[in-house]
Amino acid sequence: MHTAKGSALKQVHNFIAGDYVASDRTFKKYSPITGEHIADIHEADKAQVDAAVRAAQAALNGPWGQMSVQARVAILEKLVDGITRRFDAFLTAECEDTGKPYALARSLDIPRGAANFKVFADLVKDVPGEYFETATPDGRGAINYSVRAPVGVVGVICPWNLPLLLLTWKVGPALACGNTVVVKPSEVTPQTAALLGDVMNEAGVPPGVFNVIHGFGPGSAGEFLTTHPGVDAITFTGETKTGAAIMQAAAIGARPVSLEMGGKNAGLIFADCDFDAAVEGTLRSAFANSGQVCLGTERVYVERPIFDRFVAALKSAAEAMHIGAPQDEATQMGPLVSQEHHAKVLSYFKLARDEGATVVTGGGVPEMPTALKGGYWIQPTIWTGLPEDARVMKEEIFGPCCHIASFDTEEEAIALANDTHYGLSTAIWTRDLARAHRVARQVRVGIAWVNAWYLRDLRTPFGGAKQSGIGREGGVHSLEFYTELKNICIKL
Ligand code: NAD
Ligand code: 6OD
Repeated sequence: MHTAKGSALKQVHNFIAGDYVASDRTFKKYSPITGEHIADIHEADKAQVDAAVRAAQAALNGPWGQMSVQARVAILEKLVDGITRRFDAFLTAECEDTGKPYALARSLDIPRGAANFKVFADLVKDVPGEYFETATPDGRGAINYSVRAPVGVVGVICPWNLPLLLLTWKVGPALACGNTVVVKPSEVTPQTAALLGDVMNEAGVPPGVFNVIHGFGPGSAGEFLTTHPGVDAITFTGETKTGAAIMQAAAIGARPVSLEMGGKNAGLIFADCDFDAAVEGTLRSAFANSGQVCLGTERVYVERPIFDRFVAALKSAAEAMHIGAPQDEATQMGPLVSQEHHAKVLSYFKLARDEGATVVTGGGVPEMPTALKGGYWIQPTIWTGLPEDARVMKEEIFGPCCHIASFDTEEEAIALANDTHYGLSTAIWTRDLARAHRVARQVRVGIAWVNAWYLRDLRTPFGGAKQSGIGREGGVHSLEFYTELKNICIKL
């Protein structure tokens, strides 16, 4: 990355075979906070994507492929140190790219960037294996044991909402399992991926093990990477329709995919809940990261006796949120990530009104100080009154907004939560433990939280049901995707 001498603008380069590499073509990165052009991103062409994949293949067949698990783990631990040492650089870059509050990135995004290497370094130290003794007709027998080999060159395609967190969530296990990677970060948030290049070199990761290429999806680096025959497996986080396109690309050569995709998640608030905790948790789940979290709650269902009180409490909590510049420690909500996404979310705000929603709060763009007026600011927004078949109730908006409706019975709450093509998460708020278990088992999602939201243990399986995902990553489940399980049978 790095500003070229004599250039006022930051230049964000590709990272191929251990070197930062410029491209003939660049595209512009705009600040979500001010709308200003803040960096030029070097768009990898087909030849550069090919060079990155070849570098990854060479590294796989070279020192990285031969390295002991212990040596690999030692390098992964140096990556944890490297990110931690450069904490402020990662923090600044992430907040500049996304507009998210420093307070959020400091407590979530950057620490998780380091933790994603640590947890998988720990995991691969002690991978359980299988061993069988087998009878044979000659009486001498055979033994069978299984080993896990790397799957090969992994293509990693990432979104813009939690850039470093979601990238390292894939790169951590991929490298821990002995693979090499070619990563395409989102075109909207390329900076922290580029910063990782220096961290890799400093930690002693051999050239070619970790490569970053910048660009878009179709007709650009994303497509070049996913269609490249040298890529052995593809892991993706992003929109469901993009995931479907990537799955088609992966079908060429019958390559495995891991897909973490969109959501239209429900919050179920039962009348016996801890009311204040449910309001606080729902507030976070709807508005954290300006609502740009796949696990966020866009559909809130509240048991009728507490409906009016809950709507009033969430409204006043939303209206009390401080919207402002990321560096301001008081800021709870920053802007949306891009002009394009801003236009998309605002079009849903209009659609909600057209579909007959009552706007409880928000619904537009807040008044901001002059210096921030060019940014992609938006109000936290709450609606009531929409029918279940409204588009706003069905489509993922990915902005700071939620609709609140009431329910009367547990069965109805479960049916409402499940009435979606998506199946990522549900947050259940109740003090009744038996009910919590019943409901959690019946919602069709990858993760059901009870009296919590976005509480993560990285050893647990993570992924989506229905159109929210294919496969699970996290803990030992990551081994299923990032390794090829091999049986070795020895006749004695
Ligand atoms: P996106 O699908 O538009 O883009 C994701 C990445 O795919 C980007 O790097 C993009 O350049 C690339 N891409 C786009 N088309 C491609 C193609 N044809 N071939 C190869 N690459 C292509 O998603 P986004 O807008 O960046 O992120 C928001 C979406 O991500 C939301 O739907 C959100 O729910 C989802 N998401 C899901 C999870 C999860 O864990 N399930 C996590 C975060 C975000
Ligand atoms: O925390 C994680 O590991 C994870 N994959 C989070 C996804 C968040 C979606 O925006």
